[in-house]
Amino acid sequence: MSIEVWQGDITQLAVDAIVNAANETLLGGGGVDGAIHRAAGPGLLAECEQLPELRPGIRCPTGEVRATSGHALPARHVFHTVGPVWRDGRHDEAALLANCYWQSLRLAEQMGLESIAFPAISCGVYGYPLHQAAHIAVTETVTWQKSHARPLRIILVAYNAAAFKIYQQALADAGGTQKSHFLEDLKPAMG
Ligand code: AR6
Repeated sequence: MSIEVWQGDITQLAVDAIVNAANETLLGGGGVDGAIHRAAGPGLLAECEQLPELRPGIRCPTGEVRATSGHALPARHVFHTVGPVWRDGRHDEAALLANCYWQSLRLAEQMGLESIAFPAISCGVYGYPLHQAAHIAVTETVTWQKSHARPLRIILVAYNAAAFKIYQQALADAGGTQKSHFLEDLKPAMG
């Protein structure tokens, strides 16, 4: 088994589940959240609106995950998780970010899914330092794979070349085996 590192747009991946770096409302936003909603079409927002609110406006607390279908995406499901907003590293950020990965993997296992792809949760608008977040993503996924058979394929998606290098380095540091792909390789007919 190995962790795969991909570079490109997560909305193009035909996997069982792509993970969305959402906010607690689950009603969409910018970054990868906006890209996923645009690619999935309006049915995704309609399904999110139907999810129960735990408190007014809160459908998914930070560190947890909720599943919807993928609608117009090539992915079958979207797992909406909410990463922590980076403050100074002393506000439980690492544990909350680790939870996003672990809870998503647990849900994928419970749903019997074979493949899951993660963006760099919290590393955009929420400001988590990428090196530290990549270390957490790798630690959680490698640790999960050591003791669980499913999901068989775990993909970490880097949006740009700099993030891709950081993920590769984090995986090498963790002693994890890896396969690397560029999503651009898959669409030679485009552009
Ligand atoms: N494919 C893969 N990765 C992407 C894509 C994409 N299409 N687009 C952006 N990224 P962010 P956060 C990377 O800001 O920090 C939203 O408004 C991006 O380069 O999307 O968890 C939500 O509604 C970065 O590395 O998520 C929340 O309010 C990573 O995805 C808030 O932003 C995450 O960046 C969540 O902030």
